[in-house]
Amino acid sequence: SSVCVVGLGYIGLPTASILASKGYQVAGVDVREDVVETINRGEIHIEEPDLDVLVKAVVANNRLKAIREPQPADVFIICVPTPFTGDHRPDLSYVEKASKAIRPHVRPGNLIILESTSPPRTTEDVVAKHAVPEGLVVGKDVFVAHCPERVLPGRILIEAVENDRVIGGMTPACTQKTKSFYQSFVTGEVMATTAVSAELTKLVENSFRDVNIAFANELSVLCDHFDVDTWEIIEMANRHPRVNILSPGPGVGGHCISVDPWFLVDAAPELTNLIRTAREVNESKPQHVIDKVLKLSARFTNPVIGCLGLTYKSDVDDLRESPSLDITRALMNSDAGEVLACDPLITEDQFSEFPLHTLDEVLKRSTLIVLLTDHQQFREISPAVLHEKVVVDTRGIWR
Ligand code: SAJ
Repeated sequence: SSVCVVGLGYIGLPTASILASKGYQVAGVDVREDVVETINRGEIHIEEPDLDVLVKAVVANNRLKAIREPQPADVFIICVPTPFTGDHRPDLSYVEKASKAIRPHVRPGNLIILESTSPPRTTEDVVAKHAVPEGLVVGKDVFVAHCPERVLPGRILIEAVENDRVIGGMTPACTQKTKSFYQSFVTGEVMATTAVSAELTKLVENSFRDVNIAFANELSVLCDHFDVDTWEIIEMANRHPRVNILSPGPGVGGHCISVDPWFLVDAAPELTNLIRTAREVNESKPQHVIDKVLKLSARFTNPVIGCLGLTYKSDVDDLRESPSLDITRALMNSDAGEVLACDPLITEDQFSEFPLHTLDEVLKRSTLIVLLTDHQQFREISPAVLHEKVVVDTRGIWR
Protein backbone atom coordinates (compact mmCIF):
# COMPACT_ATOMS: atom_id res chain seq x y z
CA SER A 1 0.00 0.00 0.00
CA SER A 2 0.97 3.66 -0.29
CA VAL A 3 2.13 6.14 2.33
CA CYS A 4 2.42 9.91 2.16
CA VAL A 5 4.89 11.33 4.71
CA VAL A 6 4.54 15.07 5.27
CA GLY A 7 7.77 16.74 6.39
CA LEU A 8 11.15 15.29 5.39
CA GLY A 9 13.30 16.31 8.36
CA TYR A 10 15.06 14.29 11.04
CA ILE A 11 11.95 12.15 11.63
CA GLY A 12 10.10 12.23 8.32
CA LEU A 13 12.97 11.28 6.01
CA PRO A 14 14.15 8.27 8.06
CA THR A 15 10.51 7.12 8.50
CA ALA A 16 9.77 7.50 4.79
CA SER A 17 12.90 5.58 3.79
CA ILE A 18 12.34 2.77 6.29
CA LEU A 19 8.77 2.34 5.01
CA ALA A 20 10.04 2.38 1.42
CA SER A 21 12.61 -0.29 2.28
CA LYS A 22 9.82 -2.44 3.74
CA GLY A 23 7.96 -2.39 0.43
CA TYR A 24 5.57 0.54 0.84
CA GLN A 25 5.20 2.97 -2.06
CA VAL A 26 6.17 6.23 -0.35
CA ALA A 27 5.70 9.86 -1.35
CA GLY A 28 7.62 12.25 0.88
CA VAL A 29 6.38 15.82 0.99
CA ASP A 30 8.46 18.86 1.79
CA VAL A 31 7.78 22.52 1.17
CA ARG A 32 11.46 23.14 0.44
CA GLU A 33 12.33 22.78 -3.24
CA ASP A 34 16.03 22.14 -2.49
CA VAL A 35 15.15 19.30 -0.06
CA VAL A 36 12.87 17.67 -2.65
CA GLU A 37 15.56 17.92 -5.36
CA THR A 38 18.30 16.60 -3.08
CA ILE A 39 16.28 13.54 -2.09
CA ASN A 40 15.18 12.79 -5.65
CA ARG A 41 18.88 12.75 -6.60
CA GLY A 42 19.27 10.01 -3.98
CA GLU A 43 21.10 12.35 -1.60
CA ILE A 44 20.27 13.71 1.86
CA HIS A 45 20.22 17.16 3.46
CA ILE A 46 20.69 16.07 7.09
CA GLU A 47 23.43 14.17 8.90
CA GLU A 48 22.41 10.80 10.31
CA PRO A 49 24.38 7.54 10.31
CA ASP A 50 23.51 5.18 7.40
CA LEU A 51 20.63 7.33 6.17
CA ASP A 52 22.52 8.27 2.97
CA VAL A 53 22.84 4.63 1.91
CA LEU A 54 19.19 3.85 2.66
CA VAL A 55 17.82 6.91 0.83
CA LYS A 56 20.02 6.24 -2.18
CA ALA A 57 18.71 2.66 -2.39
CA VAL A 58 14.99 3.42 -2.02
CA VAL A 59 15.12 6.35 -4.46
CA ALA A 60 17.01 4.21 -6.97
CA ASN A 61 14.38 1.45 -6.87
CA ASN A 62 11.55 4.03 -7.11
CA ARG A 63 10.02 3.21 -3.72
CA LEU A 64 10.57 6.74 -2.40
CA LYS A 65 9.81 9.89 -4.31
CA ALA A 66 9.94 13.43 -2.90
CA ILE A 67 7.27 15.95 -3.91
CA ARG A 68 6.17 19.48 -2.97
CA GLU A 69 2.45 18.82 -2.30
CA PRO A 70 0.66 15.84 -0.71
CA GLN A 71 -0.98 13.27 -2.95
CA PRO A 72 -3.59 10.53 -2.31
CA ALA A 73 -2.33 7.59 -0.23
CA ASP A 74 -3.60 4.86 2.10
CA VAL A 75 -1.71 6.26 5.07
CA PHE A 76 -0.69 9.85 5.82
CA ILE A 77 2.02 10.52 8.40
CA ILE A 78 2.63 14.05 9.67
CA CYS A 79 6.24 14.65 10.74
CA VAL A 80 6.54 18.43 10.85
CA PRO A 81 8.23 20.58 13.52
CA THR A 82 6.35 21.65 16.64
CA PRO A 83 8.55 24.49 17.92
CA PHE A 84 7.58 27.01 20.57
CA THR A 85 7.09 30.73 20.39
CA GLY A 86 9.16 33.30 22.28
CA ASP A 87 6.91 33.08 25.33
CA HIS A 88 7.14 29.28 25.63
CA ARG A 89 3.83 28.54 23.96
CA PRO A 90 3.57 25.72 21.41
CA ASP A 91 3.54 26.76 17.76
CA LEU A 92 1.19 24.34 16.02
CA SER A 93 1.06 26.22 12.73
CA TYR A 94 3.10 23.55 10.87
CA VAL A 95 0.79 20.77 12.07
CA GLU A 96 -2.21 22.83 11.04
CA LYS A 97 -0.74 23.59 7.59
CA ALA A 98 0.17 19.93 7.02
CA SER A 99 -3.32 18.81 8.08
CA LYS A 100 -4.98 21.29 5.73
CA ALA A 101 -2.65 20.25 2.91
CA ILE A 102 -3.59 16.56 3.09
CA ARG A 103 -7.32 17.17 3.50
CA PRO A 104 -8.15 17.37 -0.27
CA HIS A 105 -6.47 13.98 -0.74
CA VAL A 106 -8.06 12.08 2.17
CA ARG A 107 -10.44 9.29 1.06
CA PRO A 108 -12.64 6.84 3.02
CA GLY A 109 -10.53 4.09 4.61
CA ASN A 110 -7.45 6.30 5.04
CA LEU A 111 -5.29 6.41 8.14
CA ILE A 112 -3.90 9.76 9.33
CA ILE A 113 -1.07 9.65 11.86
CA LEU A 114 0.57 12.50 13.75
CA GLU A 115 4.17 11.69 14.73
CA SER A 116 5.25 15.21 15.71
CA THR A 117 5.62 15.74 19.47
CA SER A 118 2.51 17.70 20.39
CA PRO A 119 0.65 19.24 23.33
CA PRO A 120 -2.36 17.37 24.74
CA ARG A 121 -5.37 17.29 22.40
CA THR A 122 -3.49 18.34 19.22
CA THR A 123 -4.46 15.10 17.45
CA GLU A 124 -8.13 15.90 17.94
CA ASP A 125 -8.19 19.71 17.91
CA VAL A 126 -5.76 20.29 15.06
CA VAL A 127 -5.25 17.13 12.98
CA ALA A 128 -8.75 15.63 13.03
CA LYS A 129 -10.28 19.08 12.76
CA HIS A 130 -8.29 20.20 9.70
CA ALA A 131 -7.35 16.96 7.90
CA VAL A 132 -10.68 15.10 7.87
CA PRO A 133 -12.93 16.15 4.97
CA GLU A 134 -16.50 17.12 5.77
CA GLY A 135 -18.92 14.20 5.81
CA LEU A 136 -16.33 11.60 6.82
CA VAL A 137 -16.63 10.21 10.35
CA VAL A 138 -13.48 9.60 12.42
CA GLY A 139 -13.33 5.98 13.58
CA LYS A 140 -15.71 4.82 10.83
CA ASP A 141 -14.69 6.36 7.52
CA VAL A 142 -11.21 7.64 8.35
CA PHE A 143 -8.85 6.80 11.17
CA VAL A 144 -6.79 9.34 13.12
CA ALA A 145 -4.09 8.60 15.71
CA HIS A 146 -1.00 9.93 17.42
CA CYS A 147 2.17 7.86 17.42
CA PRO A 148 4.91 10.03 18.88
CA GLU A 149 8.41 9.52 17.54
CA ARG A 150 10.96 8.57 20.23
CA VAL A 151 14.17 8.20 18.25
CA LEU A 152 17.51 9.50 19.47
CA PRO A 153 19.39 11.59 16.89
CA GLY A 154 22.49 9.60 15.92
CA ARG A 155 20.60 6.30 16.30
CA ILE A 156 17.45 7.12 14.36
CA LEU A 157 17.43 4.22 11.88
CA ILE A 158 17.93 1.68 14.66
CA GLU A 159 15.53 3.22 17.17
CA ALA A 160 12.76 3.93 14.63
CA VAL A 161 12.48 0.18 14.13
CA GLU A 162 13.50 -1.28 17.48
CA ASN A 163 11.95 1.09 20.04
CA ASP A 164 8.61 0.24 21.61
CA ARG A 165 5.91 2.55 20.30
CA VAL A 166 2.91 4.19 21.92
CA ILE A 167 -0.20 4.46 19.74
CA GLY A 168 -3.15 6.62 20.71
CA GLY A 169 -6.15 6.66 18.41
CA MET A 170 -9.12 8.99 18.52
CA THR A 171 -11.30 5.87 18.81
CA PRO A 172 -10.44 2.19 19.48
CA ALA A 173 -10.81 1.46 15.75
CA CYS A 174 -8.29 4.21 14.98
CA THR A 175 -5.86 2.73 17.52
CA GLN A 176 -6.27 -0.77 16.11
CA LYS A 177 -5.66 0.27 12.50
CA THR A 178 -2.60 2.31 13.46
CA LYS A 179 -1.24 -0.52 15.58
CA SER A 180 -1.41 -2.97 12.66
CA PHE A 181 0.35 -0.46 10.44
CA TYR A 182 3.28 0.02 12.87
CA GLN A 183 3.52 -3.69 13.50
CA SER A 184 4.29 -4.09 9.80
CA PHE A 185 7.68 -2.35 10.18
CA VAL A 186 8.49 -1.99 13.91
CA THR A 187 10.13 -4.83 15.84
CA GLY A 188 9.56 -3.20 19.26
CA GLU A 189 6.32 -3.66 21.15
CA VAL A 190 3.42 -1.48 20.03
CA MET A 191 1.36 -0.28 22.99
CA ALA A 192 -2.21 0.93 22.55
CA THR A 193 -3.83 3.83 24.39
CA THR A 194 -5.82 6.99 23.68
CA ALA A 195 -4.61 10.01 21.70
CA VAL A 196 -4.30 12.25 24.78
CA SER A 197 -2.39 9.60 26.73
CA ALA A 198 0.01 9.13 23.83
CA GLU A 199 0.55 12.89 23.61
CA LEU A 200 1.22 13.10 27.34
CA THR A 201 3.48 10.03 27.39
CA LYS A 202 5.87 11.58 24.92
CA LEU A 203 6.00 14.91 26.77
CA VAL A 204 6.49 13.11 30.07
CA GLU A 205 9.48 11.14 28.71
CA ASN A 206 11.35 14.26 27.70
CA SER A 207 10.33 16.13 30.85
CA PHE A 208 11.63 13.25 32.96
CA ARG A 209 14.98 13.56 31.24
CA ASP A 210 14.99 17.35 31.56
CA VAL A 211 14.26 17.21 35.30
CA ASN A 212 17.03 14.67 35.82
CA ILE A 213 19.57 16.67 33.80
CA ALA A 214 18.51 19.77 35.79
CA PHE A 215 19.43 17.90 38.96
CA ALA A 216 22.91 17.22 37.56
CA ASN A 217 23.28 20.82 36.37
CA GLU A 218 22.23 22.27 39.72
CA LEU A 219 24.66 19.91 41.39
CA SER A 220 27.50 21.14 39.14
CA VAL A 221 26.84 24.76 40.13
CA LEU A 222 26.77 23.73 43.78
CA CYS A 223 30.06 21.86 43.38
CA ASP A 224 31.67 24.88 41.70
CA HIS A 225 30.60 26.89 44.74
CA PHE A 226 32.40 24.45 47.05
CA ASP A 227 35.26 24.10 44.55
CA VAL A 228 34.95 20.33 44.35
CA ASP A 229 34.84 17.94 41.36
CA THR A 230 31.22 17.34 40.33
CA TRP A 231 32.04 14.25 38.29
CA GLU A 232 33.87 12.62 41.15
CA ILE A 233 30.87 13.17 43.41
CA ILE A 234 28.47 11.81 40.79
CA GLU A 235 30.66 8.77 40.21
CA MET A 236 30.76 8.04 43.93
CA ALA A 237 27.05 8.74 44.54
CA ASN A 238 26.13 6.52 41.59
CA ARG A 239 27.76 3.57 43.35
CA HIS A 240 24.73 3.65 45.63
CA PRO A 241 22.40 0.95 44.30
CA ARG A 242 19.43 3.31 43.96
CA VAL A 243 21.16 6.50 42.74
CA ASN A 244 21.73 7.24 39.06
CA ILE A 245 22.64 10.88 38.44
CA LEU A 246 22.96 12.04 34.82
CA SER A 247 25.80 14.17 33.45
CA PRO A 248 25.96 17.93 33.88
CA GLY A 249 26.75 19.95 30.78
CA PRO A 250 26.69 23.51 29.43
CA GLY A 251 22.87 23.39 29.39
CA VAL A 252 20.23 21.37 27.61
CA GLY A 253 19.76 21.79 23.88
CA GLY A 254 18.11 20.18 20.90
CA HIS A 255 14.61 20.69 19.61
CA CYS A 256 13.03 18.15 21.98
CA ILE A 257 14.08 18.13 25.61
CA SER A 258 14.50 21.88 25.83
CA VAL A 259 11.10 22.47 24.23
CA ASP A 260 8.67 19.70 25.19
CA PRO A 261 8.47 20.34 28.96
CA TRP A 262 7.13 23.81 28.16
CA PHE A 263 4.18 22.15 26.40
CA LEU A 264 3.21 20.56 29.71
CA VAL A 265 3.78 23.80 31.62
CA ASP A 266 1.69 25.70 29.08
CA ALA A 267 -1.10 23.10 29.28
CA ALA A 268 -1.34 23.26 33.10
CA PRO A 269 0.79 26.05 34.63
CA GLU A 270 -0.41 25.56 38.21
CA LEU A 271 0.37 21.84 38.19
CA THR A 272 3.89 21.86 36.81
CA ASN A 273 6.16 23.66 39.32
CA LEU A 274 8.91 21.05 39.28
CA ILE A 275 8.94 20.77 35.48
CA ARG A 276 9.09 24.56 35.08
CA THR A 277 11.83 24.93 37.69
CA ALA A 278 13.90 22.20 36.00
CA ARG A 279 13.58 24.07 32.72
CA GLU A 280 14.71 27.29 34.43
CA VAL A 281 17.70 25.54 36.04
CA ASN A 282 18.77 24.13 32.66
CA GLU A 283 18.21 27.46 30.91
CA SER A 284 20.39 29.27 33.45
CA LYS A 285 23.32 26.88 33.11
CA PRO A 286 24.86 28.60 30.03
CA GLN A 287 25.14 31.88 31.96
CA HIS A 288 26.96 30.08 34.76
CA VAL A 289 29.49 28.78 32.20
CA ILE A 290 29.86 32.24 30.63
CA ASP A 291 30.50 33.85 34.04
CA LYS A 292 33.07 31.20 34.88
CA VAL A 293 34.97 31.78 31.62
CA LEU A 294 34.85 35.56 31.98
CA LYS A 295 36.26 35.33 35.49
CA LEU A 296 39.13 33.11 34.36
CA SER A 297 39.92 35.12 31.24
CA ALA A 298 40.16 38.31 33.33
CA ARG A 299 43.37 36.91 34.79
CA PHE A 300 45.18 37.30 31.45
CA THR A 301 46.17 40.43 29.56
CA ASN A 302 45.37 39.28 26.00
CA PRO A 303 43.53 36.02 26.42
CA VAL A 304 42.55 33.88 23.45
CA ILE A 305 39.51 31.76 24.26
CA GLY A 306 39.06 28.54 22.28
CA CYS A 307 35.50 27.22 22.25
CA LEU A 308 35.24 23.55 21.27
CA GLY A 309 31.89 22.33 19.95
CA LEU A 310 28.83 24.24 18.79
CA THR A 311 26.20 21.53 18.31
CA TYR A 312 23.71 20.67 21.05
CA LYS A 313 25.29 17.29 21.79
CA SER A 314 28.16 15.07 20.73
CA ASP A 315 28.65 13.66 17.24
CA VAL A 316 25.59 15.27 15.62
CA ASP A 317 25.52 18.32 13.30
CA ASP A 318 22.39 19.85 14.87
CA LEU A 319 22.61 23.43 16.15
CA ARG A 320 19.01 23.86 17.29
CA GLU A 321 18.65 25.37 20.77
CA SER A 322 22.32 24.61 21.35
CA PRO A 323 23.71 26.01 24.62
CA SER A 324 27.22 25.53 23.19
CA LEU A 325 26.42 27.96 20.38
CA ASP A 326 24.78 30.42 22.79
CA ILE A 327 27.82 30.39 25.07
CA THR A 328 30.27 30.85 22.19
CA ARG A 329 28.20 33.71 20.78
CA ALA A 330 27.98 35.42 24.18
CA LEU A 331 31.75 35.16 24.68
CA MET A 332 32.32 36.62 21.20
CA ASN A 333 30.07 39.54 22.04
CA SER A 334 31.83 40.14 25.37
CA ASP A 335 35.10 42.00 25.78
CA ALA A 336 36.81 38.93 27.29
CA GLY A 337 39.34 38.64 24.48
CA GLU A 338 39.68 36.97 21.12
CA VAL A 339 37.36 33.96 20.74
CA LEU A 340 38.12 31.09 18.35
CA ALA A 341 35.34 28.58 17.65
CA CYS A 342 35.77 25.05 16.36
CA ASP A 343 33.29 22.35 15.44
CA PRO A 344 34.46 19.64 13.04
CA LEU A 345 30.86 18.53 12.44
CA ILE A 346 29.71 21.89 11.14
CA THR A 347 30.38 22.88 7.54
CA GLU A 348 30.68 26.39 6.14
CA ASP A 349 27.54 26.15 3.97
CA GLN A 350 25.58 25.19 7.05
CA PHE A 351 26.81 28.01 9.26
CA SER A 352 28.06 31.50 8.45
CA GLU A 353 27.43 33.56 11.58
CA PHE A 354 31.12 33.64 12.48
CA PRO A 355 34.24 31.95 11.11
CA LEU A 356 35.21 28.50 12.35
CA HIS A 357 38.77 27.41 13.02
CA THR A 358 40.50 24.06 12.85
CA LEU A 359 41.11 22.13 16.05
CA ASP A 360 44.88 22.42 15.58
CA GLU A 361 44.70 26.18 15.27
CA VAL A 362 42.47 26.54 18.32
CA LEU A 363 44.70 24.29 20.42
CA LYS A 364 47.80 26.15 19.28
CA ARG A 365 46.54 29.68 19.83
CA SER A 366 44.24 29.52 22.87
CA THR A 367 45.16 30.53 26.39
CA LEU A 368 41.89 29.17 27.69
CA ILE A 369 40.00 26.18 26.29
CA VAL A 370 36.25 25.86 26.84
CA LEU A 371 34.95 22.38 26.04
CA LEU A 372 31.26 22.74 25.18
CA THR A 373 30.28 19.69 23.10
CA ASP A 374 31.89 16.32 23.72
CA HIS A 375 32.59 15.28 20.10
CA GLN A 376 34.80 12.22 19.66
CA GLN A 377 37.59 14.38 18.12
CA PHE A 378 37.80 16.36 21.36
CA ARG A 379 37.87 13.28 23.58
CA GLU A 380 41.01 12.22 21.71
CA ILE A 381 43.00 15.41 22.44
CA SER A 382 46.15 14.44 24.28
CA PRO A 383 46.34 15.48 27.95
CA ALA A 384 49.83 16.91 27.27
CA VAL A 385 48.34 19.55 24.95
CA LEU A 386 45.75 20.58 27.53
CA HIS A 387 48.23 20.63 30.32
CA GLU A 388 49.59 24.04 29.32
CA LYS A 389 46.13 25.64 29.11
CA VAL A 390 43.48 26.88 31.45
CA VAL A 391 40.56 24.52 30.80
CA VAL A 392 36.83 24.81 31.41
CA ASP A 393 35.48 21.34 30.67
CA THR A 394 31.69 21.63 30.88
CA ARG A 395 31.17 17.93 30.09
CA GLY A 396 33.82 16.36 32.29
CA ILE A 397 35.52 14.48 29.43
CA TRP A 398 39.12 15.34 30.35
CA ARG A 399 39.15 14.55 34.02
N1 SAJ B 1 22.36 16.11 28.25
C1 SAJ B 1 23.08 16.43 29.37
N2 SAJ B 1 23.34 15.46 30.31
C2 SAJ B 1 22.91 14.18 30.14
C3 SAJ B 1 22.18 13.85 28.98
C4 SAJ B 1 21.92 14.83 28.06
O1 SAJ B 1 23.48 17.59 29.58
O2 SAJ B 1 23.22 13.36 31.02
C5 SAJ B 1 22.04 17.15 27.24
C6 SAJ B 1 22.63 16.89 25.88
O3 SAJ B 1 23.94 17.36 25.78
C7 SAJ B 1 21.67 17.68 24.99
C8 SAJ B 1 20.34 17.50 25.70
O4 SAJ B 1 20.65 17.15 27.04
O5 SAJ B 1 22.01 19.06 24.96
C9 SAJ B 1 19.43 16.46 25.11
O6 SAJ B 1 20.16 15.32 24.64
P1 SAJ B 1 19.62 13.82 24.72
O7 SAJ B 1 20.64 12.98 24.06
O8 SAJ B 1 19.25 13.47 26.09
O9 SAJ B 1 18.26 13.80 23.91
P2 SAJ B 1 17.79 14.32 22.46
O10 SAJ B 1 17.20 15.68 22.64
O11 SAJ B 1 18.84 14.17 21.44
O12 SAJ B 1 16.62 13.26 22.14
C10 SAJ B 1 15.53 13.13 23.06
C11 SAJ B 1 15.34 11.65 23.43
N3 SAJ B 1 14.43 11.53 24.56
C12 SAJ B 1 14.78 10.83 25.70
O13 SAJ B 1 15.84 10.28 25.83
C13 SAJ B 1 13.75 10.75 26.78
C14 SAJ B 1 14.79 10.91 22.23
O14 SAJ B 1 14.49 9.56 22.57
C15 SAJ B 1 13.53 11.60 21.71
O15 SAJ B 1 13.00 10.94 20.57
C16 SAJ B 1 13.92 12.99 21.31
O16 SAJ B 1 14.37 13.69 22.47
C17 SAJ B 1 12.71 13.69 20.70
O17 SAJ B 1 12.65 13.79 19.48
O18 SAJ B 1 11.79 14.07 21.44
